[in-house]
Amino acid sequence: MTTHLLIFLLSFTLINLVIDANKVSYDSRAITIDGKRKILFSGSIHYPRSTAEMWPSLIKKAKEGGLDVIETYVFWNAHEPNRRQYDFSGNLDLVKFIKTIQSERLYAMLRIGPYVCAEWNYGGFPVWMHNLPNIEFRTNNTAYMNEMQNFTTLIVDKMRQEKLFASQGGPIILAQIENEYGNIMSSYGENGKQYMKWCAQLAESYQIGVPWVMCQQSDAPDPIIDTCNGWYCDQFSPNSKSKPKMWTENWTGWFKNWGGAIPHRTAQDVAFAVARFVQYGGTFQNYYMYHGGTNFGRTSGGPYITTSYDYDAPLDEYGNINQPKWGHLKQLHEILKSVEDILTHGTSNHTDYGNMMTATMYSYTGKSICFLGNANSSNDATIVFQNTQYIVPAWSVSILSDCDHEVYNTAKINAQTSITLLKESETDFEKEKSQSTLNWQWMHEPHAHIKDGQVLGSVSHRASQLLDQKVVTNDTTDYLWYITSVDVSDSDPIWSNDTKLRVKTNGHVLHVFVNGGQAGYKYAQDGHYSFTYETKVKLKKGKNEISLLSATVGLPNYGAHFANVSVGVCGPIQLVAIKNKTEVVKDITNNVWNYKVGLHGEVVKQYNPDNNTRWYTKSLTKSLPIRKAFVWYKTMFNTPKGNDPIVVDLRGLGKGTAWVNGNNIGRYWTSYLADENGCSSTCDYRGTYDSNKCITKCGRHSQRWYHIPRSFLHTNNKNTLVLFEEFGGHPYDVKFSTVTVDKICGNLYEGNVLELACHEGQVISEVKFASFGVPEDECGSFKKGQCESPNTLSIVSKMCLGKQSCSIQVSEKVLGPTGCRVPRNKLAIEATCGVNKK
Ligand SMILES: *[C@@H]1O[C@H](CO)[C@@H](O)[C@H](O)[C@H]1NC(C)=O
Ligand SMILES: *[C@@H]1O[C@H](CO)[C@@H](O)[C@H](O)[C@H]1NC(C)=O
Ligand SMILES: *[C@@H]1O[C@H](CO)[C@@H](O)[C@H](O)[C@H]1NC(C)=O
Ligand SMILES: *[C@@H]1O[C@H](CO)[C@@H](O)[C@H](O)[C@H]1NC(C)=O
Ligand SMILES: *[C@@H]1O[C@H](CO)[C@@H](O)[C@H](O)[C@H]1NC(C)=O
Ligand SMILES: *[C@@H]1O[C@H](CO)[C@@H](O)[C@H](O)[C@H]1NC(C)=O
Ligand SMILES: *[C@@H]1O[C@H](CO)[C@@H](O)[C@H](O)[C@H]1NC(C)=O
Ligand SMILES: *[C@@H]1O[C@H](CO)[C@@H](O)[C@H](O)[C@H]1NC(C)=O
Ligand SMILES: *[C@@H]1O[C@H](CO)[C@@H](O)[C@H](O)[C@H]1NC(C)=O
Ligand SMILES: CC(=O)N[C@H]1CO[C@H](CO)[C@@H](O)[C@@H]1O
Repeated sequence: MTTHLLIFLLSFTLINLVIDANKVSYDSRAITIDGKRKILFSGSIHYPRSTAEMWPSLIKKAKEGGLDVIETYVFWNAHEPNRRQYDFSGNLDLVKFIKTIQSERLYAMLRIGPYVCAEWNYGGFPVWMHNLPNIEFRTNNTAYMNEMQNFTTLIVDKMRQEKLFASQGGPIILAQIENEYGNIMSSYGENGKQYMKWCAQLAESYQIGVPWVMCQQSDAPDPIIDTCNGWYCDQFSPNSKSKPKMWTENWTGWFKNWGGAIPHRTAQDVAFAVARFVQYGGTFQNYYMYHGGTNFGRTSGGPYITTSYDYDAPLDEYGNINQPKWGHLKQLHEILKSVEDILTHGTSNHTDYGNMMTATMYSYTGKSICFLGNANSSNDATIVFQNTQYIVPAWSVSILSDCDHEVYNTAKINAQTSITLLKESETDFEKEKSQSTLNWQWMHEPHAHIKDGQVLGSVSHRASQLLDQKVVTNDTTDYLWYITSVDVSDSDPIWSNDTKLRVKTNGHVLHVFVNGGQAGYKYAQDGHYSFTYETKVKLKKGKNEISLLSATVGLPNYGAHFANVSVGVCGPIQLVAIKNKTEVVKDITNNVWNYKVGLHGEVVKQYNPDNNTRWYTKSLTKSLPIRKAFVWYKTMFNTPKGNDPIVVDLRGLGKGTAWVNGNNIGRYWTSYLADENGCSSTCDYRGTYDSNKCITKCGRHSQRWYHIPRSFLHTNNKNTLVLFEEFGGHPYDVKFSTVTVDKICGNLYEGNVLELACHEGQVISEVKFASFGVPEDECGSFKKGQCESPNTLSIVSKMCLGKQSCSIQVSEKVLGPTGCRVPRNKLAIEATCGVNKK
């Protein structure tokens, strides 16, 4: 059967899906849809980590990449910011997201949780829930179970109303309750087990007509399927012979922390993990993430998870195809899908060759497919299999079509490489003569709070004790002020010219102000979120104002009892002086503290573009404040032309938050540099992956560029960027850029087909390098070898120039004789993409 016919038949059955109800079930081999066993490739795309405008393109690219299923969590705290007040607007429109999946004729997997982890703030739990009486999360607790049931029911009802379950003709074929509970269940004793059973009963009680799964839950009660999460899941088996082997999270990369370098997981290793999983009988696997995206606003968890949630996924943060990962996996999906029947019905036998080398044959109705897997991390294996000799590189799987010829090896990349570039765009609103082309306005965030003995503004709590930050703020903001006043006389033992204030906090950032002046700040480092900060303070006789500003950088999202981890100033708080070589202490922990929630600028919505009051502009007497903490900056900029994604470079700034046209694009912390150590210039895909392997950009900004989705911008160009700078920096280097594919490369041996493609709307505008023979080096620095076919460049140019994509059969027949005396010639091409001038 030709591929076209296959695609035709496939779309034909999928069209039926939209109209008719589908019976989704499972058996020991696979998920079945209308009785047919399926190999399903799934990928996570979290709807709030992009915009509704981006969804169609992301889902389309996922489909082109060979996915069958799009998986998402449901983000409770985003949907229910206040108890029983719901938000399903904009990028929280879950129904629209599922319908977008449906319109691409893909399936959906809905991981309701509602605990989600996901490096999402507080694991998806609403913080107001923490403040309900007698509540304890994720255990046999009535208050919690009522809230969970209330929200889960709401989501299930919403899906049912819109007929989105496959049993109703919709795309949702699988649902998940709870999430990785098995990892922490033992901390909750009998109550934990009771809760897990209750979750299963709750899920089943909805009768949604599609299977439920529980991941990392080896004791998931029937009929719920237990599934595996991890870097590799080939050794996993479900808890019953009647359940299929499913992998709900195969981590395609890893997330990034403030202060961390950039993690990468190679295409070869991801493909190895997937091929091995299928070799050992796996039939459903989900890429976590397929598109990671952006933690807009205050959604990132952690603490200390960056605004970018790129995850080194097959689609990058901005939605661009991440090559060669996307293409290498696409080829794997195509091959495995083409033998779906053999894999899901066939009999299999394994042969162990020792030294981690195994062969697996699946046969069905006279057809067969074989896997040769070499899990030795350093030695290539040469084996004779069915009278043919094969070389299987270390840490790779070869797939043999009809068990007699290799069609894919996970370590051999035949997909194109793309190198992206940030192109500075001409976005300046009004060009000035000076270097600094953006015009900045500014405002100071007030930090004196007591006047004539009165606390200014609205005080939300007053208490003679220190309260947990999230209890006071409900996490509606990162910021909480703790304000008190201390009477000091010159006979006071702590009266000295060297008095210090000592504050213990549970994190994450602490600023100290005395009598309106900043005495310093400190932030948590090296994973120690609680710390003590000591700074010299200048006291005056009489009443002194002491104001502490505590800032959180994402609440924790993982671990037993994570919901109870405290944040904010916890005390003791002491004034200390050294007298006669001994420390004297005045403890002010139990002073009367006034709590003010949020920054003044947040309360008055200073980031609203239409708020033009009280901003300062540069004049003869006033210059732009730089290296000053607590400054709001504002500028106007034009919308960069074209369709490429847009980023803003916040180099020069410290830490804070950025808004574009009133949309919070996330926290920034550009001044936080990654550790100098741990990177290496090469990355060996071989050997067990972990998140410290293959990291790049040590010693550089952990995040310098911040995504501005195009839908946040106006067509009339008058866009507003507002920054709240907390540590002090300068905005002179702020720039807007587009993320453009700079180079595309292919580098393939004879006998393969080299495919090159530019993004939608672009064509191959120049072939910069093309050599067929023995070219050396890699994309961006290719060099000619000793010999080559002299006509390569002109042949390739003829085939590719002006086209969105081209494919070249790599052979001497097509590219001309090379005269190289090598077993196999190689073709290397570097090309550029540009706008179609035609
Ligand atoms: C926090 O811990 C306390 C003490 O163990 C417990 O009573 C409370 O229910 C917990 N709260 C949450 C939200 O889990
Ligand atoms: C959720 O709780 C509210 C009251 O707080 C109630 O009106 C509503 O019916 C509940 N929803 C479900 C599905 O239980
Ligand atoms: C679960 O909670 C209920 C109600 O509070 C209680 O009756 C039951 O004993 C608890 N189960 C376990 C295993 O502690
Ligand atoms: C599996 O069994 C078939 C038939 O018995 C045999 O020809 C083949 O070599 C076996 N495959 C492996 C990988 O051992
Ligand atoms: C890989 O193979 C080599 C050579 O046979 C052997 O010494 C080594 O222990 C193997 N390594 C692993 C991880 O199996
Ligand atoms: C926090 O939530 C509680 C309970 O829902 C509410 O009474 C309180 O006003 C909230 N506080 C803030 C600062 O939003
Ligand atoms: C503090 O005061 C003492 C005595 O009053 C003086 O000797 C000392 O130099 C002062 N130290 C500083 C740092 O000003
Ligand atoms: C300083 O300490 C010493 C020894 O502890 C003591 O003898 C002396 O009286 C102290 N002086 C003052 C001024 O307190
Ligand atoms: C604009 O800002 C001013 C001063 O900061 C504030 O008083 C006012 O409420 C704000 N207005 C709007 C519409 O955001
Ligand atoms: C949750 C989970 O499965 N974690 C595993 C992920 O993979 C790493 C490396 O193989 C294991 O160490 C983890 O236990």
